[in-house]
Amino acid sequence: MPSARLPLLLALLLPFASTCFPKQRRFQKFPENFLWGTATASYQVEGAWNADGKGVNVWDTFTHEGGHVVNNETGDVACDSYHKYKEDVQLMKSIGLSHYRFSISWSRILPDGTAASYNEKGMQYYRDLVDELTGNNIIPLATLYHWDLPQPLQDAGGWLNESIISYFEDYARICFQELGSKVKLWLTHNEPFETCWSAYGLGEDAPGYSDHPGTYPYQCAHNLIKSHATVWHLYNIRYRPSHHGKVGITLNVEWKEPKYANQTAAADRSLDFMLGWFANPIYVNGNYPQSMIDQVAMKSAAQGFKESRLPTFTSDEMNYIRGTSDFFGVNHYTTRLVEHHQNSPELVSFVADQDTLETFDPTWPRAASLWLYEVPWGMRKVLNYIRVTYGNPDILVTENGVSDHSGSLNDQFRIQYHSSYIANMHQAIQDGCKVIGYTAWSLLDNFEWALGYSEKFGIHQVNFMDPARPRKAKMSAGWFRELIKNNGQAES
Ligand code: PNW
Repeated sequence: MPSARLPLLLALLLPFASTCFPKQRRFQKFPENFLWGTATASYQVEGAWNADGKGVNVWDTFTHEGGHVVNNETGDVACDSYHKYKEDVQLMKSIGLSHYRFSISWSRILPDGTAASYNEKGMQYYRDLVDELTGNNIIPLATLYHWDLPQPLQDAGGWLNESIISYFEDYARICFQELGSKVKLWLTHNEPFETCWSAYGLGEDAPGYSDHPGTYPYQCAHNLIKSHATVWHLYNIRYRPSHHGKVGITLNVEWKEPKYANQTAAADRSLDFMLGWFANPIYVNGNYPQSMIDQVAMKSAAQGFKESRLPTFTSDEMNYIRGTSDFFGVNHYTTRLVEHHQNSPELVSFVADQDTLETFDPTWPRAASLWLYEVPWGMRKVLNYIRVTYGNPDILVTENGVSDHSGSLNDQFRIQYHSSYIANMHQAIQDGCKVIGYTAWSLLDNFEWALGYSEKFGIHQVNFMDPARPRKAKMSAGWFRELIKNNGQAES
């Protein structure tokens, strides 16, 4: 063909070419060495509730008591990961995960909660799991406390009793000693907001306290924050020089969007009560956010309390607490609309103290979990809020995920959820947030606390009717494999 004709031919074909080859979509590439992982927690997946010398914890008691969980289901067997961890690690490997976030069951290695009761067989399970992970090039990220307190410590008051701090320190020391040569990433606590509100105020989680919603949550948090700081210092002084790892904490936060433009103070206050409650002491100044101090003091005085229901830290304690985290672990799932709402002065409750009203936009799609609306832009706002408010720390997203009831293998909605939240995380990185990794909740369908097995978050299905607890990859597992292989995704 004479070359002079070529431009003409191209001009004729070009309109067709653009329909055959749609406009190139931009690709969201993540930073080199970005971590992609999945998460679980001991009570939700391990089962083996009384195997090999394990002691009873608050979730064993709570589920066996009956009346607290959908269908009175329990974590007695759960996914049986205690026996099937090698298979779990192969699932992770086939997706190409860089890390696995799991939690250690305190009562498995210290059956009565104290160092005196050390149970070698329980510890061996975690050594084996960690060896299996590192042997397959998967970085272990261990959470020390994901809600399964040894029952004897609960009987002594649990997180309400200050003595919990030294028990937690002993437990952490044993974990660092035994696992620290291979585990380089640690989280002290998972979602202290849930520990102190859902378990000690609302009563939906074990141990199910709901009679003192205006005092117990604050007392719980006070001891918990000190326990975190104590364990960070322990690692910093005793173990960091030889183990060279990092210790952080995972906080959960919903994005709080002002319902009306003039409601930013209410939304900020709500963020302070959820995130700042823990983040302000640890990342800012060793103390609670000023809005919390003011609100609780004002309410307490009006209610005739001699002092604020919010405990105070001494200046030594503040110095000890401030700066005790090597990275910012964040669990983010959903968003709420917030407006000011003046609560009746006689309500003595952590929720009433906030003087806010939280609602949802009816256009937001909802997951199986009643609290979980899909609002992807909340992810970008949360990450930027952390960047600006807490001194631009390294951020590790330690949970993000979505539920259905069926556990279907065809989970397109889950791909859509993760993809849109990940796109917003990518934008946050462009905004300057130092996000170092993303962790999907969860590797497996599992025991969803008070909702039992009725809500499923896994990228693998587990057949809970079959004693062998077989696993099957959902479509989302394949989608994650591609995402990780490409270290990113095409913009949708
Ligand atoms: C997290 N909410 O908990 C926990 O860390 C996981 O153990 C849990 O399975 C997962 O999220 C899914 O629920 C949350 O009501 C529980 O807003 C409740 C809420 C948020 C997080």
